[in-house]
Amino acid sequence: MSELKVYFAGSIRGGRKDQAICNQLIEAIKAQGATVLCEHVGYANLTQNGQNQPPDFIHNRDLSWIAEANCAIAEVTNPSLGVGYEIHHALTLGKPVLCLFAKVEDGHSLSAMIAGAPNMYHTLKIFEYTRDIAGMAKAKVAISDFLTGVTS
Ligand code: 6IA
Repeated sequence: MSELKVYFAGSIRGGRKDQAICNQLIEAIKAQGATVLCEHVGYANLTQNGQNQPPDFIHNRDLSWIAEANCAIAEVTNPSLGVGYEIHHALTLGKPVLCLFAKVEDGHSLSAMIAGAPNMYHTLKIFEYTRDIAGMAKAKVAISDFLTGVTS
């Protein structure tokens, strides 16, 4: 089997408060031997203003990375227009998508447009996790199990 390419989606302009969590999830994906496309989502120095590139460049490049990837993993706790758009794009291409949603202090629920999508898009999985040590360990197992089911 050749090396898996994983597109990682996480909030940028939606807010960067989960950046450190995204970074941990990206490291967990890389620890499985996969290549992560869009790993800048986890960089501490990427601000809400995003990369210094025109929006059409970023949009077209990210969609071509999704097409190139074997699957996508999205951190969906912090609502983000871009992440929702990327998830739908990956699903319409028939890619396996894993969404990771954490129950956090403000107690908001996952958007029905993602929570309700597995009924129509059977390649979509949603995994709820907590951000304590045990919860992060379970999220990493969910990533490993998901990648095991993805063929490159
Ligand atoms: O709506 P959001 O910004 O929260 O969307 C975040 C998602 O879209 C991430 O998964 C990224 O892959 C992608 N994305 C959105 N904006 C950017 C960006 N700069 N740089 C890199 N990836 C992005 C935004 C600023 C630019 C329009 C000048």
